[in-house]
Amino acid sequence: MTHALREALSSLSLIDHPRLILNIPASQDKGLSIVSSPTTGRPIAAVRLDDERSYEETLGRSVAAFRKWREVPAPIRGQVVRAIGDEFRTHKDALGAIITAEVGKITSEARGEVQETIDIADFAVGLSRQLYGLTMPSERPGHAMREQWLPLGPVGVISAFNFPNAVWAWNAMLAAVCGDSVVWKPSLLAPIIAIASNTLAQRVASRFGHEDLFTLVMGSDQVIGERFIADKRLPLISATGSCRMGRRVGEVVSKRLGRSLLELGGNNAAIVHEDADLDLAARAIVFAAVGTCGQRCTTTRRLIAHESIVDQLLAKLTKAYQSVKIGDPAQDGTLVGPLVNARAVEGFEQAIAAAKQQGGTVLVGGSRAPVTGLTGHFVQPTIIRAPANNQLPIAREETFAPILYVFTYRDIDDAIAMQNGVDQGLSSCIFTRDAGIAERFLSPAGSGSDCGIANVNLGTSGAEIGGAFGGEKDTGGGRESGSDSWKAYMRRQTCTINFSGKLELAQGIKFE
Ligand code: UN1
Repeated sequence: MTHALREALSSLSLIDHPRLILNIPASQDKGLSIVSSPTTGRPIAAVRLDDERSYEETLGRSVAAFRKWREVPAPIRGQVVRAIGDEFRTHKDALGAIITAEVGKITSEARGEVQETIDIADFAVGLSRQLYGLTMPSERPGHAMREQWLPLGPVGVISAFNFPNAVWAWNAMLAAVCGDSVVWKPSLLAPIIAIASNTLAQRVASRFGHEDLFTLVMGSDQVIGERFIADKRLPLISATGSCRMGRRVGEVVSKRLGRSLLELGGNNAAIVHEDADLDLAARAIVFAAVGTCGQRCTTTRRLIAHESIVDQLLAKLTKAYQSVKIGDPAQDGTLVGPLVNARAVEGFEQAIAAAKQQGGTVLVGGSRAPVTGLTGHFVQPTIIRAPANNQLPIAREETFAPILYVFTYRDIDDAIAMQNGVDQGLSSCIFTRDAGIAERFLSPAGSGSDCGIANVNLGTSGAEIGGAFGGEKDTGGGRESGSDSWKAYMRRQTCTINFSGKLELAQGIKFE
């Protein structure tokens, strides 16, 4: 247990949490999962996992909590969410410190993640008075028609290690104002922040008399994951993570005719046109490609640069990459922390080896980055230029590491085709000062970017919570967070009311 982690947990009164074991036992216990620091590679705590019995107990409690919670008027539910948002405001830095200790995110990004939770709570509070349904004219005299949005049930949330706090909140805060209870299955790479976030929300909900509104189940895919996605008591499974995981969730949930909301991998590209402001583009690309050590689903993984400016742009990027400080994510001034674990480092090395073998040229980075005094999983942010024919098959895969592959184009249509030419469809962006080129990229005919997110003159990552977040193709099609994503957490009911005193059938049917 690091000092910073202990301090953060203690400020949240979590040191004695029954799931947390701060003095890791020497002997192997199958009911425990060890949490290691990405910064040192060493164990920092253990967490107690669920078994079948505790899983059943939790689900039972969540179902009961849902039945009670749905009776609370939505604006009053909003007041509970408001108090939860305030709790996260108060404890923003401590929660950030836990994220830094557990997944290696640098302090400012870790706090930024908690800010997303605060923002979505604010958004949800407003929404609690705006769960609008439509009224529509009936074709029959003396009839009224309207639709209403109703609570759905306990919602199952699966989250990944890379946004271990915010992605739960995108789901949980919306679900709560929609009248749903939440059962959260976090990544076993980030269980401590899950315990902390859930406990904070739960304490507030308990104050309002709803003890089991937010619950947590933790365990392996075999024991917990499979049971969770097959569980008919969870009408919606919202899953954020890899395409592989999402395929399994989609398959199992659709087999039971449940709903799934999938936000899966990305392979995001930045197009830089010949007229772009290259300083602005370079700054945006560096953040999007190396931020969170390349472990955002929105990370820029491909750069598609106009052939007339590619060298100039690469000179700027290379210079910036060489000056980026890699090191302890908790330390001021560090911009790139470690990858999450040793497996991620292997993935990074394998991708680079494949790229070289396929004719790519490493322009900067390309190997591990030893940091004095730290034994964690540090790597160098890397730029690899594709061969002149733009053929580099490895770039079609999402490697969760800071590797940027560079391609060139002459014609904007080719650039857009290249950007769309991968399986994933999460985020995309273009840098240009030409409004026509920008609009071509956003074409209302749908012939521009095929992604769920398309930005102009900013990077692929760092989306605000107010927009719908998610993407197409292998990214899974789901939308979380802002806009009208809340509709996924409710069920729609169409109501027709006959006040004419006579029975009249629609479509002019006579049935005398
Ligand atoms: C993710 O990586 O799963 O747009 C979420 C962003 C963040 C969220 C990323 N607001 O980069």
